[in-house]
Amino acid sequence: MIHKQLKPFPKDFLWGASTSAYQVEGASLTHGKGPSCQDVKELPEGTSGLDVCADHYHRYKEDIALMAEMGFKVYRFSISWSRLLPEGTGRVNQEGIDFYNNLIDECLKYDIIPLVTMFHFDMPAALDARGSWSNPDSVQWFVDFAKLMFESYGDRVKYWLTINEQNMLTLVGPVIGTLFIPEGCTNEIKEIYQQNHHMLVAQAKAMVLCHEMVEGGKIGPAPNISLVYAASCKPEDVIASQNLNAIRNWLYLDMSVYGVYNNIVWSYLEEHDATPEFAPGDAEALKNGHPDFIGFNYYNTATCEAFPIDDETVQSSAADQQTQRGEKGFYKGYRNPNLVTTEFGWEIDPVGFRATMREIYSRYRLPLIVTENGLGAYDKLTEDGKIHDNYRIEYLRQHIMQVQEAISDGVEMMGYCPWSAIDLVSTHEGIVKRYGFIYVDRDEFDLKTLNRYRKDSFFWYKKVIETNGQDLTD
Ligand code: BGP
Repeated sequence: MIHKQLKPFPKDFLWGASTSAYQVEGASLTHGKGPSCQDVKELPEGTSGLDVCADHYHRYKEDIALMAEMGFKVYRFSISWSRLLPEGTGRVNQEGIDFYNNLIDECLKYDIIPLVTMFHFDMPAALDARGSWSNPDSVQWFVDFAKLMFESYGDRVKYWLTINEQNMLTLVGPVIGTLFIPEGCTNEIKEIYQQNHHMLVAQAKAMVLCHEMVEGGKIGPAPNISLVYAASCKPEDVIASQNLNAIRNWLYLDMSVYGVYNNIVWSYLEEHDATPEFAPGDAEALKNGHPDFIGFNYYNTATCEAFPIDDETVQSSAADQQTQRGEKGFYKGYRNPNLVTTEFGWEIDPVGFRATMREIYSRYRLPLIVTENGLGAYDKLTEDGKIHDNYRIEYLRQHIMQVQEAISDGVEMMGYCPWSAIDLVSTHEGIVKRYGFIYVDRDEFDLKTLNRYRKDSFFWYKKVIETNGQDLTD
């Protein structure tokens, strides 16, 4: 639909940006924090460890002041489980509790709403040693962790996100350093979807708990949603795109919103002898959880075609969150020839962003908040302390324009939190893959000054927020 007149952004639209604890904080093994799976994983070649990151742990005051200068209404960050509970359960690290208390208070000082992700790719290593999400007790571990967060911060934090990109944990765990497969496992798909099931139950219980414990609390999931296109109008390609849509997207949202397994996913699991075991009470628990909104991360769409059983093509195993993969008889990744890509090979599709928002809203009818969207690039600091990231401005402009198109389509949009507020360590491509509005003066292995610099996108986004999305020009 080409609108004659676009509707404005709602008056209370939540402009802001996102980070995650293990990627931004540093202090990864100090101040009482226990290691997470990220601290003990084998680092991808040529990428730095997580002991410093952006040093947000020590510089959060300066960082929040810069966010306030941009006019942020909201700051999305995550709480590190092993900073609060070094062993994952039991003993509480008071210094960790205090750190997030201070961070939250600092946001509130500037009227920035804290939007807290409860779990972002960082399972405590001590819980991995106890079987991670494959242990049925993991549901209770997460519920206890949730209780501690709601008790400690629920008086001030009213917006919560459950599990960041549970779909990526399930689909590309090895790339982001989160895959846990117990020794002797004979059916990896069954194992992974059993873990996924425990996360789904844990999430549903956390949603109920939030509503019970946090006065006026609102909570939602935060999967990575990419609408999947069919490579052609061949009916078999359409079936393949529905397959990937189901396993990548709708499984997670059908579960969060309706508490039921998507039927295409269930039959896929049956085919692989991989349906998860339900513990007594699971079906009811899944039904009881109700999100107040849907948070979702969007980087691009995906495209696929049919993958006949006798097709000998080998699909790349190097797939990450946004690159193509495939599975014989189910779907085959396809490079969309209509889209350009970033320096890191991720396709760029702003119109697909609108299509994704329309699709999510028409399926679930809940308000949406974009919890990630952004462009990773090798930014350069000039001699006079500037970062000319016009490519990022262009990317964000195109995507924000599509948010307005979606609003005009009748989609209820609550806010927009691109990735990332400040430069931080990427999941597997190091800190030199930068996303922030705020530049951090360090290289992969040379920590330099760690000073903060305002990128060109910083000034641009400030104006976007000031005009509530009306002025997107340079
Ligand atoms: C999402 C994750 C983030 C983040 C972002 C960019 O999948 O939720 O943690 O890092 O992608 O990805 P990358 O760091 O791989 O460039």
